[in-house]
Amino acid sequence: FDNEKVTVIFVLGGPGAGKGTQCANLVKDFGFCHLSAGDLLRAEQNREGSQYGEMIRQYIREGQIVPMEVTVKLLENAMRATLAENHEGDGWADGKGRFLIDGFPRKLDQAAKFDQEVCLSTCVLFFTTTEEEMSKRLLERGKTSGREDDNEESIKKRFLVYKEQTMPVIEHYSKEEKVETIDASVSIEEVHETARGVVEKLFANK
Ligand code: UP5
Ligand code: MG
Repeated sequence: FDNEKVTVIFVLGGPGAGKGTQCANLVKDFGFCHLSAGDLLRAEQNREGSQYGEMIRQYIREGQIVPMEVTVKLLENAMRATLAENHEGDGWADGKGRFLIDGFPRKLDQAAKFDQEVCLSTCVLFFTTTEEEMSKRLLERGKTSGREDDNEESIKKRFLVYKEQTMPVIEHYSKEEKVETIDASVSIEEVHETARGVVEKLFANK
């Protein structure tokens, strides 16, 4: 993708930090296309005839990162489909495709592959709060979400993978000065205010 035509913002943070919730808010403010890697994987898992369905289910339940080829392909296809639909300025006010890529990249190899083969990201919104808070939110959501990884055992594994594999991604982008850290321990509205401010500043500088 041409970096002149598309803007990609990665949205990271631990399981249950509120990535999906805040992305939905930012879509209303700025008209982003929101792509959640986890949602794309769950959709692929449930797609009839998918050769990856069973594999994805197992990885997600174990909190492990699905092999990057699958995830990067799903993201790339979704980006292409969005750009085709919004062809030539009838969807994007400034003619640019703005993407919020949620829950990706969560491992260094994915980050490198996406940067090289898809496009460079503009920045990383990094939502942080304590494990205790995230766990509380996930267990609460688990009562109704139907997500196979919203249970105590899977949550523990997700936290571990997050610390071991995703934190290095944050450190990598920090060195490139791309990371905007946002305190996600306060109310949804307060987190939204901060996030909106960060994105406004970002676009003002472009
Ligand atoms: N909530 C949100 N904000 C709140 C606030 N400020 N105060 C109080 N409550 C708040 O929020 C979670 C819950 O908390 C909700 O009920 C919300 O109302 C409440 P949500 O916005 O859904 O948080 P989010 O950070 O999006 O949590 P999610 O569970 O989606 O995070 P994960 O990163 O664990 O999940 P994801 O879907 O990204 O990935 C799932 C799995 O897919 C991974 O574990 C992995 O196995 C696989 N995966 C890959 O293999 N590769 C990838 O690239 C991506 C995913
Ligand atoms: Mg999510």
